[in-house]
Amino acid sequence: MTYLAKPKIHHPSLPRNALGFTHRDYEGAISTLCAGCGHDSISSAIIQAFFELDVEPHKVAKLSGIGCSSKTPTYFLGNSHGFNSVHGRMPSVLTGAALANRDLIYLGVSGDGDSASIGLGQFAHVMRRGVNMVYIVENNGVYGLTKGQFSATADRGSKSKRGVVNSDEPIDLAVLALTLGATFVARGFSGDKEQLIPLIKAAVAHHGAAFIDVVSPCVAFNNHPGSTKSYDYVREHNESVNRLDFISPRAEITTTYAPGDVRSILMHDGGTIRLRKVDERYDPSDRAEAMGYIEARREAGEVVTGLLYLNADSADMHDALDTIEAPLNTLSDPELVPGSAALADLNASLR
Ligand SMILES: Cc1ncc(C[n+]2csc(CCOP(=O)(O)OP(=O)(O)O)c2C)c(N)n1
Ligand code: SF4
Ligand SMILES: [Mg+2]
Repeated sequence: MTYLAKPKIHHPSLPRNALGFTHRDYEGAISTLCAGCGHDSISSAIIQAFFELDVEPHKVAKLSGIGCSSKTPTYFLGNSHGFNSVHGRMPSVLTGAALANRDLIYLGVSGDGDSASIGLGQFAHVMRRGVNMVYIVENNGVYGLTKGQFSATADRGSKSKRGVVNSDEPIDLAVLALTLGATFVARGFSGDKEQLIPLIKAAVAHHGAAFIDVVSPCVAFNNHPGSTKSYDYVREHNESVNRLDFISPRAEITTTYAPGDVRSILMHDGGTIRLRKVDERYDPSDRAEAMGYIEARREAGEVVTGLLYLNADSADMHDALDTIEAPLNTLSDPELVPGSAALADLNASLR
């Protein structure tokens, strides 16, 4: 069974956000993933982030490909728009939707197989075009849905459950996203929601392509000794370079840190990121250095997490193409069919 509806009964004293919605209003159907799957923790972080951001659920479009990870949009934001596409093809569907209506928040949810194997070409172009979106890869290093084959993010030398050693170089999607021009790049761990929730909130506030690689262990096929995507391995080798808080435009800034410890970054929507460095050597505004640092730590077997890169003055695809502000479905017939004189002008401009 892939779908179980949740009873829609609210306890009267459930906390409500600024819009009057409870946490339940951001949930979806009951998950049918394996108990303990990292993907369920990411769904729960997404629910919490959107609840805390006071987002109207109908203002969100969630899109995915195929895989256990790509099934998860059924389990969160049940009152939002959703499109479950073809394996590896979510980015082009998301790009088309974003072009047609820039008023929605686009949330792409994918797997390491979906994005780094079959969908690598689509992943590359959605990043380099700067589509305004939050793109989350739920990265377990295997094709969970088809029973645990290595994916393209599996580390060289890591062992499958049956003892086979992976001989191929891994693709680090965060480094790739940096190379391709994504303007917000982060890595989280499904076992650390305290870090993940503010990363998702900041990614939603970002204007442009925001990518979050979330290491998300597959308990059925990749959680054994020898795997570098198991809960134990990631807990032991997790090197967090910073911690952040996201404060939405309406919220009062209440958190206090010692001066000098924290950098405040103003986001496009008026929200603020408060970034506290954990590793003094790491500067998330320097793209080239960030890439070198992540690669060096990876060679040492560490998993670097946190906000890896941010360009807070970013532009998106609409800025580059100078597209119309209004969603296309709100345009009237005269705007859509401007007549033969407008066509003649257009043709003349192309000669
Ligand atoms: C065109 C196509 N090729 C292959 C498949 C089979 N298939 C389904 S899901 C999947 C891999 C999913 O892996 P990933 O994206 O990492 O998701 P996970 O299940 O690990 O969360 C594959 C190969 C398919 N559905 N469609
Ligand atoms: S097979 Fe793996 S990825 Fe899929 S639901 Fe089970 S634990 Fe999660
Ligand atoms: Mg996978």
